[in-house]
Amino acid sequence: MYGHTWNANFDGDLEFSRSDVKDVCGKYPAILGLDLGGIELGAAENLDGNGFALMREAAIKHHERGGIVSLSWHLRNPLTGGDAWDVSSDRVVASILPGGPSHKEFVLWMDRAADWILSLRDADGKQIPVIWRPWHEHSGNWFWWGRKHCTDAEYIALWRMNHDHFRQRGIEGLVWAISPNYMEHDFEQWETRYPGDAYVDVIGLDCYAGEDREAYIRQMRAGLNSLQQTCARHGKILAVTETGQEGLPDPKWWTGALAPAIEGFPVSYVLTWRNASDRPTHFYAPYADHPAAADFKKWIAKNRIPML
Ligand code: BMA
Repeated sequence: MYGHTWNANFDGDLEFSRSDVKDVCGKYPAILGLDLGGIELGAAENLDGNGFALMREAAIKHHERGGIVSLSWHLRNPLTGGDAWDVSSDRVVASILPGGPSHKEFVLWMDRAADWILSLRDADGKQIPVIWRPWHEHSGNWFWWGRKHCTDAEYIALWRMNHDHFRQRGIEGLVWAISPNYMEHDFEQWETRYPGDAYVDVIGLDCYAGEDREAYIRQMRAGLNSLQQTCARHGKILAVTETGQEGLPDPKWWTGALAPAIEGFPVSYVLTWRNASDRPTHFYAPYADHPAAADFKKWIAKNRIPML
């Protein structure tokens, strides 16, 4: 829907024909990541200024091209009125669970997200299957559903409530993805928040690169090694649900950092984070003429990454 310095929300390209990745290597990426943050309030645009009506068109178009849509949800804080990063209260999750004072309001929030997901239909009116990746990076402490801000039991109840509500609303074909962020210490502890095999399909890692390639490779491999074993035990699909190096200062990041980080793991997909149109250094995939473009193309070709 947008990329480095351009935005279909403003330029009226309703075919959504442009993509930074396509500008670099001639094809669209297989996975399109969209975020529903803001839909809970009935807003017309998400937290990044993306119109929900256009997002629907973009998701359907991507599906028609043969792609897969992944949805995250940086929703507001239902107790304080702040954003997803407002961690000023540890009572938020408890307050929206059944019996909690904000439960009723939160059902409305889930309904608004459900309405949008239910509106994703192909030409025959059939629901488009999407990856639903809510309550992400719960092993960190920066979102109100994070480790320090609710108990394991509350987190699991939140996940299951969301799951059961969406099922009740008649959403079919949702692929539920849980994505702990990598932690140097006690990463495996995230499993105390595992909602159960009936509630999860994909287990993915969120892990970002800094300047230090070796640190990134070590962290990714440690995280994927652990999650691979969890996936094997539970019969789930492994993914890298968020990664990238912000601003891509390393011109060989793809072959020099990402490739050795995931080598040998049965990773079903890798999602890099967004190329913002309005923030010059907030991007993770190269755009045309970026110094890392050649290395990106090399990585795509060498690993036969499926593209559209
Ligand atoms: C974050 C940043 C924010 C954005 C959010 C949801 O990691 O990219 O700028 O609002 O994701 O897309």
